[in-house]
Amino acid sequence: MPKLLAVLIPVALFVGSFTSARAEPTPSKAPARIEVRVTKKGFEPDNITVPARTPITLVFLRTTEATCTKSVVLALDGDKKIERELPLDKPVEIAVTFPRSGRLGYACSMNMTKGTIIVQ
Ligand SMILES: [Cu+2]
Repeated sequence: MPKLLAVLIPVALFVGSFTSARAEPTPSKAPARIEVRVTKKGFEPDNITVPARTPITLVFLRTTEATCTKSVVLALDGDKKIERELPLDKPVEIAVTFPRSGRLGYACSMNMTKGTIIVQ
């Protein structure tokens, strides 16, 4: 009997986790949101890790007037880039999907204040 229980309990747990995961309102459909703030120290965080081939929403929020970082430039594969103005205290969303793993960067328009995106 203990042998049978040892088999049944893991099966019950597995089925239970499966059904509860299905019951949730499709949380995986919404793109992951990653917040990056511009503070006196620069970008915070200045290093983010994201999955490849997955829609991501980067949310940049500038919280200070004290630095040169009034916009952000995302350097993508090849020579492509996305540049956005960052108004003070207004979140700016950038929706992106990185096609392959690698290291990319974000920076102020003068490329002085920098951050790294690790796509894996
Ligand atoms: Cu700058």
